[in-house]
Amino acid sequence: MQNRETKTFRVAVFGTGFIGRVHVEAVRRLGNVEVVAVAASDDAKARRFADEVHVPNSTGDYREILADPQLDAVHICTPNWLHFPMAKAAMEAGKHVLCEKPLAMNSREGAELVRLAEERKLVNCTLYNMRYYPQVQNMRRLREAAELGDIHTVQGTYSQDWLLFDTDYSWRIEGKANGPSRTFADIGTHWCDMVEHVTGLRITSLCADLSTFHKTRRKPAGSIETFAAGPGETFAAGSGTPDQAREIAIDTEDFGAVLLRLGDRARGAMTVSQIATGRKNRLFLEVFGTKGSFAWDQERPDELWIGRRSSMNSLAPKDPSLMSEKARSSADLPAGLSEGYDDTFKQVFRGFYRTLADRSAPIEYPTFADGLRQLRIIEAVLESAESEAWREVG
Ligand code: SOE
Repeated sequence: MQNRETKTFRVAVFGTGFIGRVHVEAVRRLGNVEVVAVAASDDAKARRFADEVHVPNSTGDYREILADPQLDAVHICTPNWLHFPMAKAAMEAGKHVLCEKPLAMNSREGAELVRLAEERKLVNCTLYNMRYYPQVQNMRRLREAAELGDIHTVQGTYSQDWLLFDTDYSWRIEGKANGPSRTFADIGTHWCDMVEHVTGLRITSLCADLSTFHKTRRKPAGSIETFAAGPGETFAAGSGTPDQAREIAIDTEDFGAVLLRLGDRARGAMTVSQIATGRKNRLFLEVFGTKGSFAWDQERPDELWIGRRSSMNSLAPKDPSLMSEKARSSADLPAGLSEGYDDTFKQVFRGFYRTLADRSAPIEYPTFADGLRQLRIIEAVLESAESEAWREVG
């Protein structure tokens, strides 16, 4: 019998809603990461969640957890307004940080987090996890192998319908908890991060139109904090309107349409919606080049449509045996066995903790710098929508 000690990382998860659970379950799949504590907005909520996911320690004050000298990293899965203070406090306590998107409420906060991580030499990640569906990595590597030729246009959407009704409530719909952009910041940035990651092009300027269809919504009784895991939790919408609900004015968009310029000459167009009746989580991307094109749909993630002008189009199933070595690294299951949303978090966490174990390892996960990039795109979208004019991306 051989025995080889391997380092087990001790981590905490801040936030006990839908995505907090996704993080706990996905990070445990690595085998060398132990979730030792969770934090929520109050002790009771933290304890309930900790008992559900079998974590020993819980608290209503995340700063207690940061005092643990044995803690290696924190996963921030709280509403947007808490990302900056929690990430800053964690890094000042010497902890490595994985933060859900958007990284912060604005690019000023985002730039401060990037600076702090660099200054303290801390491993850092913004959860643009959608990059790590196997077929998305396949698109990226095939593009790098010049399978598309020169890219001239991109198009697509990220469409959901969980906020379709005026009785659907989430902390996200209030600018003070979410930030000034809701739908674009929440899901449009996944699309923009993916288009830049797959094409290798940068969005240089854009022209945006944002619409708030529900000028008022019905807010259930309770504080914003109660909604991080409760009637206003993500995707909990549709739970009807408790009698005590009251009407509130809404200052964040339900829908956005954005024209894009990328690289030296590429053009594009995308939409984002959280009122797209029947579309549940449809991130759809098409990339058109002079030799070929790709189309990928998150609602059918194992399929990659490949378009050709002078030969047959094809619909390629996910088959790691046919992928390049680099693309194959994001697939753990053979052809015909589906890999989905939860698996993308495992892939990101695997890259993050590989770098934590070996700081010379290549960075194969989205960082705070990627999060800051998306904050700058959000701000260009907001400025463009406000001025009804094209805006450069900072
Ligand atoms: C809600 O729109 C949400 O949970 C997003 O916040 C996530 O980033 C996305 O992956 C799924 O939908």
